[in-house]
Amino acid sequence: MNQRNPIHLLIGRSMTLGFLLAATVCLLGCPVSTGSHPMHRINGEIKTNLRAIQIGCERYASDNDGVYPEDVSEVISEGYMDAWPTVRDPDGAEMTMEPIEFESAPNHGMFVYVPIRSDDAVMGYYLMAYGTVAGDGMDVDGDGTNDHIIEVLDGINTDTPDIPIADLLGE
Ligand SMILES: [Ca+2]
Repeated sequence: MNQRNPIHLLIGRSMTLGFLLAATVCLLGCPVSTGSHPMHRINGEIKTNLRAIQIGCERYASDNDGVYPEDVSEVISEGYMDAWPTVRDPDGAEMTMEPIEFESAPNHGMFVYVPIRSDDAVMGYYLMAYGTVAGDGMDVDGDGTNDHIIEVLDGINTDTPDIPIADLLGE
């Protein structure tokens, strides 16, 4: 978070995005061994999909002077992803991951986008996904109750204000 040199920042940003892309290609292309239980497979898919959404946000920012979307739906409406990714539920039905407001409830397969503002611009974000296994997950807002969030990602912009997620969710 302390790299202010523009060259380092650019290199760091490119390397991080490259890593994300490589990791996503690997995750999509390789068998994912997250356990044989279908719920664990689905949670693995949800985490992979959240990384794809993260890449959509980064592509948006790279075209918008490093500013991230106010509303994550702009990632779709402006063509940085074709559609929100899908996962198969245990019955084999296809379920679309969609953005929702944060709440401490097991919103299986849904995700939350929390913008981080600096002055009036969105200079960072948190992306969080709800898992499919009741009881799994993290307490992200720090109230002592499991929020069923299984993954939290953030932006790669090193100028993002360092605000803990619990502070943003507690507002
Ligand atoms: Ca909580």
